[in-house]
Amino acid sequence: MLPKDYIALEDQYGAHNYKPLDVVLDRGKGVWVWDVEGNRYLDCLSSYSAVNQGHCHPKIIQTMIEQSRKLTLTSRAFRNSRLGLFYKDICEMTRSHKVLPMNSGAEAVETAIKTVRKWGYQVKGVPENEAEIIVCENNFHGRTITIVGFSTDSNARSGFGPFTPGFKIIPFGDAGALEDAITPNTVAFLVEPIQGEAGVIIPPDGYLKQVRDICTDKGIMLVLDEIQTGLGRTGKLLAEEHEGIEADLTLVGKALSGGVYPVSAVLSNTEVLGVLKPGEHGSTFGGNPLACEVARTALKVLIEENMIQNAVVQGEYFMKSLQAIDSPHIKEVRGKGLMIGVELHPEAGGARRFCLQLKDRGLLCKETHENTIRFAPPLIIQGEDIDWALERINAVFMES
Ligand code: IF1
Repeated sequence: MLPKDYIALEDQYGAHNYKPLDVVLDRGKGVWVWDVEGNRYLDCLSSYSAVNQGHCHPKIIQTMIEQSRKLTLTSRAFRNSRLGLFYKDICEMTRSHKVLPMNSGAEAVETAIKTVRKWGYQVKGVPENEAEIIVCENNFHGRTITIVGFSTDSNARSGFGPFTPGFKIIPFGDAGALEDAITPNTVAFLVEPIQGEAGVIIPPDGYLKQVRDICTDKGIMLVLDEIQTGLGRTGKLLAEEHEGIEADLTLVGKALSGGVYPVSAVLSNTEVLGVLKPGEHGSTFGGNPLACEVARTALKVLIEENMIQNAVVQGEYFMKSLQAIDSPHIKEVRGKGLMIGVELHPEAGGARRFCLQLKDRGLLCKETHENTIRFAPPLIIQGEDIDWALERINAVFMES
């Protein structure tokens, strides 16, 4: 079969809820992926930071194989031998006291919403059904009805109403706006430490510390969505560490399995997660032994193979080199660790055409919204791979 044959099958039988680049990938190893014709590409998206450890990391795959042959799913009607070990590992690594395992990132976000609402009613004393959660403009937290209901992206929400009430939207990066928005019924502030989909938007220095202090003073929960920024992407295990704070609830997903299996989790403490009693929340696959074992290995290799420090070193090199590109199209290069965005001037004609040209040269990246190219390679990337990428990026910008 040729690429066009694979594409025809997708077009004929699949819903068209994506407009992907027409590259049909078939194999992955480390930072590289190959299409069905054997062409090699450098992956500069990492499946939106789900493949931080590199494609098909041998140790994660080995764990997947071994655990798959032993036990994959028991439901939570029974206990399994991997769950408590996963809990211990992830809590010790993130200085959390309690964890609730789920599968997708959106499920972790929904779990956090349910938990802080229940905490509001049972602990804070908010009147039933009056809980308010504050979120930010240009947020991305997933695609369920409740989550898109508080999105400010019309594409994400139009035609999906009616939406879940109880959310208030404030500007991102403005701690004063948070203070002003809090009412006696506010139970939580849900925010990404860096807004990924919005275009790698980094808040002013000190913002996370300010919102941490405000939430503490006002007695509301700080919920950090680290599903994209977490697990080494920004050069720390969790992005919150850049400002030395700890959220009340931290959400992780994506790279929690190294891109091998859907695993997510809500990290918190007994006071908060303790409001959930048996039978009040769960999911068929949440906390299954295969997910737990895969996640344990994914976390282990992140640390053992020094991927987080590598993200710092290579991220600095990559960002400095991008900032050195002398092109009239480039408005700003911003990022933290290996979470990098190159914003183009509108006159450049949109970021997608640059992504298409880069694809033709063997580099896979993705535009976000209109004018920003996102560069987020696996955290194992080495200098020579970045040089290989920069050669092509420079060529495309010089040509365009
Ligand atoms: C798609 C975007 C990124 C996330 C944050 C929660 C979730 C995500 C900060 C939900 C998921 C994914 C969704 C994926 C593409 C990708 C994405 F373009 F959609 F917006 F990364 F920016 N919080 N982001 O980034 O996690 O339920 O997907 O496991 O929808 O195609 P999920």
